[in-house]
Amino acid sequence: MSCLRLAFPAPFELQHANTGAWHPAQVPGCIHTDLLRLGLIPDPFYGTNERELQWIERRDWRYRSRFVVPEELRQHRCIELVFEGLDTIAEISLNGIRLGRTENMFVRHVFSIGEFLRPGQNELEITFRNTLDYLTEHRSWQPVKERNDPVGGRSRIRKEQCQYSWDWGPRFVTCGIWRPVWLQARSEAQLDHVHIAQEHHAGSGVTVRLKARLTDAKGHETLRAELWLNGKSVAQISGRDELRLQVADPQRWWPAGQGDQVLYDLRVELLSATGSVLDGMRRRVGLRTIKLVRDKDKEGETFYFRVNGRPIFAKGANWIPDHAFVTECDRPRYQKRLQAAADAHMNMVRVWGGGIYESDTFYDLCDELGLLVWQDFMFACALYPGAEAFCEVLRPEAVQQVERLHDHACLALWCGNNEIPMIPELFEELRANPEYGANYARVFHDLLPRVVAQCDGTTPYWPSSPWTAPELFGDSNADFAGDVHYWKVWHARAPVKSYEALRLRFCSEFGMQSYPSAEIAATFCPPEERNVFSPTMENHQKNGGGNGTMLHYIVQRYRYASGYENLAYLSQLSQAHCMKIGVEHFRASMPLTMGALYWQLNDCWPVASWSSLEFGGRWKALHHEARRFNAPSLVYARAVGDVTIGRYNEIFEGIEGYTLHTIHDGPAPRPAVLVYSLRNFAGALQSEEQRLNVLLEPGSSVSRATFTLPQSHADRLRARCYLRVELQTPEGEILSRQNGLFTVPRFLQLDAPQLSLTFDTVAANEVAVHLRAKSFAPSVALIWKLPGEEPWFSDNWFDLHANEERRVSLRLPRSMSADEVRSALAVRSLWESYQE
Ligand code: BMA
Repeated sequence: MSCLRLAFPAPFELQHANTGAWHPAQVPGCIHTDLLRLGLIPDPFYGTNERELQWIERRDWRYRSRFVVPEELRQHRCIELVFEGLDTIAEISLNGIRLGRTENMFVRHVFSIGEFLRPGQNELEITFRNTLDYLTEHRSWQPVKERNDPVGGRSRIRKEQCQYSWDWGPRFVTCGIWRPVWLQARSEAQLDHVHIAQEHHAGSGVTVRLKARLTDAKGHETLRAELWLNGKSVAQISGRDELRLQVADPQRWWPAGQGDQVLYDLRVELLSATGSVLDGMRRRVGLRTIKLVRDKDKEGETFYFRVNGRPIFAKGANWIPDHAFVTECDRPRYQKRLQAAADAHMNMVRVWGGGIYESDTFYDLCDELGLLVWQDFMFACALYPGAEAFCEVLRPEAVQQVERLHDHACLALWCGNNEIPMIPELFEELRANPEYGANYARVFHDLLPRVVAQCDGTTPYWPSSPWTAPELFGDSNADFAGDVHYWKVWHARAPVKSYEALRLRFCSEFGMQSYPSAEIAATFCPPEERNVFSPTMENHQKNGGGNGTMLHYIVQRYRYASGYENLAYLSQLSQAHCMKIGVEHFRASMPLTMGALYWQLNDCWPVASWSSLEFGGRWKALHHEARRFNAPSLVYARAVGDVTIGRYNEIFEGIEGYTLHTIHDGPAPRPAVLVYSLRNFAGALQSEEQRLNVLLEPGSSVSRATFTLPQSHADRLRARCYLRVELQTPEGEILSRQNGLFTVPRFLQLDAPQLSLTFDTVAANEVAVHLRAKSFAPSVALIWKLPGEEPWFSDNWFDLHANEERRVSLRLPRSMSADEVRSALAVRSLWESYQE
């Protein structure tokens, strides 16, 4: 008889910890979303409700389900109850008999239940203990206080760390059955796990090696495996031990921008001695090699990924849980977010260590979209206990997660933790206290790399982000090798221009905050509180001093903004500018620098943060800018000099000109034309237009030209003209463009741009907007005023030249007429932001 796997056959209920009443519950789910859906608590994200809802984490919560075992399961010898994930301290009983207790959110639990089942109704009960008691029980581990946890203790429990709050996240310590629960039954052997490895041969063939682990094997079972591509069988084999599928003419999987994301379909079956199918599984396999290349060179040591032999510049961002209650993250949500990453020409996301190992759907989508995944283990910004008792709780987590994810084409790196040795007070403790140092080494330099080697065997392991090999307690954030988190811009208020002095190998974090748009602010903030220093807005700014830091950067570039909408707009411009300066410099520093992952892609609630996508997915200015600065063929205009403000507020207008570079990371060479000219705001040429034919080689960054503002006219021209730069195809299509200013935007003498918009319907859910300005209009933003899902814009937040017509196409969330779209859109540009 073959194995059976069935979704848990009955609904769950939860008991209110205060009233004792039972209510319907949602599984997978968590207590906060259950209470919210039942109308028993207000919206946790609204106003300052976060503070009033802290009582929830102090209670114990009970879930139960009354169920009848389906007949088909009963006939089997062994019946098991499987929890893909319980968050976190759960006591489980069946018909009053205790099955067990769990203490790690990231572990799957399997209980054998056959002997406890009754013929009729059964009752499953799960009590989630509050974690504060658990943290108190484990208080013997009391190192320096954890970052980002105002109460303290989070490092003692294996649970999503940012639930305890973060510098962009609320504190909602929740509990519940957060992953699917099901029943499985078998009478004979079962396929427990299949390890997949690839051998790429010098000719061109690939061998896919499979090794299965069985439960209850009798020794006479066989395995049959078949590999399919586009509905055609390409290789098949049967056998007992290791199976080797030979692919003679392999089609490779490539990261986005480098080629196709070819995924083979692998089917494995477990057969009995008589040939009947006992169990089966399916996987998708991308044929590719990934290497982390660390070669000594004259600058130190390289740090880059080589995929199928080709060096890849990693363009991307850091991923945090996409919802404060992660059970809200469904496929459409992941799809939308990751598609936005791919749309912005990203090829890598880093799953950051303070959240969760994401669901299978997340990695499936990364496989499909060609997004490489830098996968942290879930440790961040704290010293963790490393003694044997802790390692016992941790080991199954590491094994299960590595086994679950090891065969995804997207998986590029396993990384031990986020920032532990980088944070000065943690680093001092690690060095000064031998017990802490030993704990750290045991987890990140022994247990985890060993699990990765045994259960994965291919994907590289890197102990921490950032890290500089090889000494254990050297400078973990050095430039010459490994990856770097560069936070002097923002946390230390260094000038944005300081990115340009960096000569590092791979920047895995750097960022700048911005405010949520007025539309997103309206979802959590009553109108009378819509001021960044109000209690509600301060509650939605989790970085101490964050408002001051953001304003510090905004005021250097822009005029004083009146009202929230203008301030939010300028904050997003400031953020986009800052990341553009950083990423373009890093890309230009290729091949010395081979990665730029900004902090952070997404948000877990509506908040002031470093994200380029707002909570729910609306693109901030930065995300549109990322689509431009990550373009495969980029023209980069690097300012020579800067505008600086002296001690007595005297202004040094130091932008003297631009050096123009071309950057290309596409897979093939491409001819192009570099075109540039000095223009005034009415569009008139102030210098002769220059045209330069260039050949863009793959993986190249080349300095092509220099433009210097004529000294004789500098004072007259500085505030009234700009360098217009374009990289075009030989046919004149624009690949990339830049507008170089000679002062900061606040000193520009702009004329009213007199923006005009016309609309036409392209299809039922596509409308084109044609924009025009009478005079140079920096930073024109089309803003969707309706709540809910916004359209996809082919471009947005761009500069308009005088009398240029730009066509923006909008893919609408539903069918809408051009008139409806017109009334749903507002438009603004820099000039409007400072009009009274
Ligand atoms: C980084 C991250 C996070 C944090 C961010 C902003 O270093 O690893 O811990 O949210 O900085 O401060």
